[in-house]
Amino acid sequence: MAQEEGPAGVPNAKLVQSKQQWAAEGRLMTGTAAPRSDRLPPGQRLVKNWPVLDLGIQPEVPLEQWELTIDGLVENPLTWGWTDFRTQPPFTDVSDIHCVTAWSRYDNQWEGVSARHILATVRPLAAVRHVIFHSYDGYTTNVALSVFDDADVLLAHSWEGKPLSVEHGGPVRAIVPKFYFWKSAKWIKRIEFVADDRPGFWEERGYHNEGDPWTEQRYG
Ligand SMILES: Nc1nc2c(c(=O)[nH]1)N[C@H]1C(S)=C(S)[C@@H](COP(=O)(O)O)O[C@H]1N2
Ligand SMILES: [Mo]
Repeated sequence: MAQEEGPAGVPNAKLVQSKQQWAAEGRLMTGTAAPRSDRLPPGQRLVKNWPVLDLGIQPEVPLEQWELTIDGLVENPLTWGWTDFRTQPPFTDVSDIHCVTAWSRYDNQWEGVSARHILATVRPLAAVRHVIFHSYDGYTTNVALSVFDDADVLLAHSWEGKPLSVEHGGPVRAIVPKFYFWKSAKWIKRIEFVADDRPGFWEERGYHNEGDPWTEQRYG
């Protein structure tokens, strides 16, 4: 931009500074700071279908028997039945799925209850640093409280306007869009707020403790 050019031979300090910042952000490639012009994370391929991945168990939980307990280090622990869950404030969001097995699926429309609403309802104590998801198939996975406490994280009961199918985690699954999909626990039954981190099912078996697709935190 002409009005930003300095005298001949003198670099425009503002321009250099902003270019330097872009380079630093690109080099660090942290999930939140990396430029998002490229929508597909490194090593991923786009799919149009929605693959099913599980441990070989797809628990069938009738809605009358379904319960979600939210406890641990919180001021207000609770257990919601289906009606309780469905009378929480509705939340919808559209996000991309990135699975560590290298498929990504764009524009999934989720409907459910937001993580931020859960936090406001149970009120974690100051000591809380981590969140553990427990599922009806025995699966567990862990995320930092700062990862759970994000505007796009939810407990989803519907996908594309229809109830979530059992194979994809219905009645309710977690959705943590900024991490690989193994962090998005299906068939969720308990959310536990803890001070000390505890690796979950895949984290104990060589998956990365975090799972940022933009920096390929796949294994280790
Ligand atoms: N309860 C539970 N949640 C789970 C899993 C599982 O086996 N059990 N698999 C994880 C993995 S590795 C992936 S990639 C996604 C797959 O979700 P999908 O089958 O809906 O694609 O669920 C995640 N959540
Ligand atoms: Mo996965």
